[in-house]
Amino acid sequence: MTIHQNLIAGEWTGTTGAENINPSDTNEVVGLYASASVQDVADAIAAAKAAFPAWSRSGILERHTILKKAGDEILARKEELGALLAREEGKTLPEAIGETIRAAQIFEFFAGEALRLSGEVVPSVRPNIGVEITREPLGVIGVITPWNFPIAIPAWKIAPALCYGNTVVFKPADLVPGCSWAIADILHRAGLPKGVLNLVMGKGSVVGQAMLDSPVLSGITFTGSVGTGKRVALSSVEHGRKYQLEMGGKNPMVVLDDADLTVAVEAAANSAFFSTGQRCTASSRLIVTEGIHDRFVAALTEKLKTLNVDNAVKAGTHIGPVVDAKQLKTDTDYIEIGKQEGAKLAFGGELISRETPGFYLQPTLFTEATNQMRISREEIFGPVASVIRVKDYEEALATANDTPFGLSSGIATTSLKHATHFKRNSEAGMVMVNLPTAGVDFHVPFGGRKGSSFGPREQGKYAAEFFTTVKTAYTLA
Ligand code: UN1
Repeated sequence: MTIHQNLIAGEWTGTTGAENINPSDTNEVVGLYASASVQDVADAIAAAKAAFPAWSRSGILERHTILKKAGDEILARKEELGALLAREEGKTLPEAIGETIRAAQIFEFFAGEALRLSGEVVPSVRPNIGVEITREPLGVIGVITPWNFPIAIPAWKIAPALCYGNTVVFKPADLVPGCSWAIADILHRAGLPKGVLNLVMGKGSVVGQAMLDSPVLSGITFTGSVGTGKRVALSSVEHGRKYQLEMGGKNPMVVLDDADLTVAVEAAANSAFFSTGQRCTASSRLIVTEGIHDRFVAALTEKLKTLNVDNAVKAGTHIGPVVDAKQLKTDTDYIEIGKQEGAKLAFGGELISRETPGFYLQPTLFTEATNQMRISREEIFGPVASVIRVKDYEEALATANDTPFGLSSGIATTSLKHATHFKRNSEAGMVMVNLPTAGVDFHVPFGGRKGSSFGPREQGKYAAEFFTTVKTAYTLA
């Protein structure tokens, strides 16, 4: 059994009592992990604070080299880390290896960004004065990550934090500490000075809360639930620190009469059910115009019959298990709610057993749903989607936008006019035309609007907005 401690001030520390369970085979313990105490969090924050002055002035070549080394190692170990990810989180092995490659690419990208830091030199409006505009690191950043992307989301928060000269206290979701531990180990061995990255694993109620309560953190970047996001926001206002939130989604996928049916079905099946629907970018509202509705439902149902739900690491599995018993209960509760609300269960809805004991749920499709039902308004975060029938494009757009969320949206159409109009008028941070609502590039901004997100975008060069603060310096010539 592998033992994994916390990393505080460059030392591996703590007793390792928490079991990391495989949702595809609940008899399997993936590893044992430490649970940080409130004192551990205080020590980690103090270490990050002590490390900040030197790291924030470290040369860009040092940052580049360490981030590049980390990216190279993640890529070289993609099969092994992908298998770890699949075992601890339950997404399929190809999905997990893909996510691992994405994490490596993110480190490579920010290794490059470290060499491209720049500012502006502009004339003052007053004679004989020069103005320089530069970006400086914020300070100690709290990184709080969810369980559904155990390697990519830590990468896309930690890599920019370090690239721009911040130090980090990192709390991964307690369901999936494995990949996070691996990232901390890789960065530590890549030569990060002690205290620059601290790993504090454990429960949100202890570790996360201690981070929220700290007046030392200069920023918290968070991906997770709406409820916790609100607590991050309130505590950050109280402590006067910057915060960045990525929360839920109830992402619409519009299918118009003129859509290519194959493209529409592929995009909808991927958006709603791949990664077990456990993506904040998943689509759970399939908004379909009446001319194509019946053909679309028939073709999507046929497609669902071909998808194997099974152990995440088994060859041929299309959909892995739900992450744990609690999320499975949420999913099945929503399936009951959908039935009671009068939506028609067109496919799935049943738990299934497989060779290994796990949280297996059929992909579940409701039809005849309305946009007012709870299954259309609340994020389920499982392999459950509903088809909402609408008259025309105008009603589809209005329905798509009628939601408290605004992360991503999609449209399947062959009409340039409708695609162009939708891109402009969809109230989402990311709009996909003839593509799934989920599955994004690593070098361009990621984020949403309304109840989905708060603060500057993540990823790409836009990440600098959160992880730096701007300085304007005036000099008399
Ligand atoms: C993707 O769709 O490729 O938590 C990424 C999430 C998102 C990441 C989605 N922050 O699901």
